[in-house]
Formats: sequence, structure tokens, C-alpha cells
Amino acid sequence: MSKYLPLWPDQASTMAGQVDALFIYVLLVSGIMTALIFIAVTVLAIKYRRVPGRKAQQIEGSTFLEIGWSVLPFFVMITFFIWGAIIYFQERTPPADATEVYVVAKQWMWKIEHMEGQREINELHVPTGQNVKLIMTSQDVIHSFFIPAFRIKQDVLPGRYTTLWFKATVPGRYHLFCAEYCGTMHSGMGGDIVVMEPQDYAKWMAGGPFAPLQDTGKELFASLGCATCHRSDIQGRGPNLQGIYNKPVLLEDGRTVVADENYVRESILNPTAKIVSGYKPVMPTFQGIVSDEQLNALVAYVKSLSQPPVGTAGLQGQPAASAAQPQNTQVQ
Ligand code: HEC
Ligand SMILES: [Cu+2]
Repeated sequence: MSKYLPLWPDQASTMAGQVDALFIYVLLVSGIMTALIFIAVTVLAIKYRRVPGRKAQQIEGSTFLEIGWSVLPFFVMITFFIWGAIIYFQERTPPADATEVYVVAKQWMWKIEHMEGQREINELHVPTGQNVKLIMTSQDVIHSFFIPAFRIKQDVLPGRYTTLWFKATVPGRYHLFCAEYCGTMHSGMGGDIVVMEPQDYAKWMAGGPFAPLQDTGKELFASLGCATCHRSDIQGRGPNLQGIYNKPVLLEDGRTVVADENYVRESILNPTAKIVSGYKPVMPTFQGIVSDEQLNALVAYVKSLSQPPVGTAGLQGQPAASAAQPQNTQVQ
């Protein structure tokens, strides 16, 4: 589209075409509405202009007309909302099979951590045809992760995770912007999204010895002493963490919450915020002890206790095979 009509940025994700279609629809409908009103104003102004000898008449109005011109535009306009909501929910709901990538923003750079252990700064390499979920947090102020060619944008907040997902479709290099004013060098806080063919991506990913993120997390889990309380049997002072991810947790105060990424994060930084039913609030806080990167590794490890291994982006063409394997990592 943008090739023939260079009004739009590149379309390089599955979302881009949908967002543009809605945009064009809103533009057309608004244009038609505006034209109709404009024409009516002009025609009526001419038709009922002052003519010597013509006298104004009292008009009593028509309920039928009144209702008609309120209800019809309502149904036309509500289509904006419905179509918009459909796209919004799609953009907000990462597919279950998405590869996960952690993003840590700080003044003024983007730090990227792949599940495979590969790290980058101000660059994110992704393969085409693979759903990618970004799990993002900020070390300082609010930033916003914006990829115009993918038509996605999400604020990145200190103290919690926000997520974003996409499926890239066209290989190439696309702009990454920070879209939330974040200080002096805000305008320089950008980077590149490098979209590659799956086989090139696999080659890129293979280049270097690094430990998968959840393995780093597992080491931290042992070295920080988590493992002394969280054991795979019921002897520990803390709950067994196997299989808790994305499952409901009953809390001491009777509430039930889902153990998502933010819950695991909060459990580590602020353990007394939500006490698991049947346990004492003895877990120490790790606020200020673990960095955002270490926290990501710990979260990735806790998740890996419940999930088939993620980060299989490089294994295109042999998908389900490796992803379906049961996870048998043990908490020592
Ligand atoms: C002194 C023992 C102790 C240590 C050390 C400890 N925890 Fe905990 N942890 C607990 C207890 C007890 C609970 C349950 C009560 C609560 O929610 O605070 C808990 C809860 C949790 C939960 C929520 C579990 C659930 O079932 O919902 C997570 C996640 C967690 N801890 C992770 C960690 C990590 C990661 C570390 C190391 C950085 C760690 N813990 C260190 C005792 C500990
Ligand atoms: Cu920023």
C-alpha cells in the first residue's frame, strides 16, 4: 500500500494492514459526513437566502426526522468503536505460542534480553512469521516502546511489567522510537527493529555462547537463597513454585489472584503485598538487591517451572516438537 501511496509508514506486521484499514475507513466515513453537512449548509443557505418579498414561515419540526438523524449516525459511528475494540483486544492479547523477549528501558536506551540469553542494546532482531511478546519494564521514568511499521506502541513503566506483541511479516530494518518524553536525550532514545528471514535469524541467534535466561534465573534462585525456602517438596517455608505461573493463587485475605508476570515480580520485590494462603510473611524483600535484569531472569525461571520452554523462535519449521516437551526442571 505505502509503495503506491507513500502516505503511510511501511507495513511490516500482521497488525499494520488492519490498523491502516480502520484508519482509512474512519477517514472516509468522516469525510463523507463532513461533505454531507457542508453540502447541506451550502444548498440550504442558497435556497433560503433573503429574497425581497419572501416571508419566513414557522416550521414545527418533525420527530421522525429528529430521531432519524440522531440514530442513523449513531449506528455509523459505533462501527468505529466496534472495529477499534476488535483491533485493540487483538493487540492487547499476546498469542500463547509467542516467543518472549524482555525489554528494560532506561534513560536513554533500550536493553533487550532474548530467552536464549542473547542481549542487545537499541536493536531488536526478530524473525518473520513468529509471534513475539515483549515483557517490558523501566529502570527510571516512563518510556514508550513504539514501532511505527508494526503499528504498535506501549508505555514502559518503572516498577511493573507491561507487554506488547507482534508478528513481523517483511524483512528489513525499522525504526524504534521512545514515544514518551523522558528527559534531555528523549529524542535520541531510539533504535532499530531488524526483521530477518527465519533461517538468517537462526544463524544470528546461534552466534555466541550465552546462557538461556531461565538458567541465569536458576543460578540466581540458588545464590540468592530462594531455593532454601522454595523447594520442590512440601518441606519448604515458602510455597512450591512448580506450575504456579498463570494459575490462580488463593491469598491469606481470601482474594484470588492470577500468578502472572507482574504477580511474580511483586512477590519478589514486595512479598508482603500479597501473602499466599497458609504461609507466613517471612519472605524478605529483594528490592534493591536484584537489578531489573536479574529480576527478569528470576521471573523467566519461575515461569519455566510451569511452561514448555519458550524462546523457540530460531526453531522455525519444527515448531510443536520442542515446545511440546514437558518441562522437568526441578527446584532444588
Ligand atoms: C525466608 C524464606 C523465603 C525466601 C528466602 C524466599 N521466599 Fe519467596 N516466599 C516465601 C513465603 C513464605 C512465601 C509465601 C508468603 C508470601 O506470599 O509472602 C513466598 C512467596 C513467593 C512467591 C509467590 C508464590 C505463590 O505460590 O504465589 C514467589 C513467586 C516467590 N516467593 C519467589 C521467591 C524468589 C524468586 C525468591 C528469591 C529471590 C524467594 N521467593 C525467596 C518464602 C521465601
Ligand atoms: Cu524514553
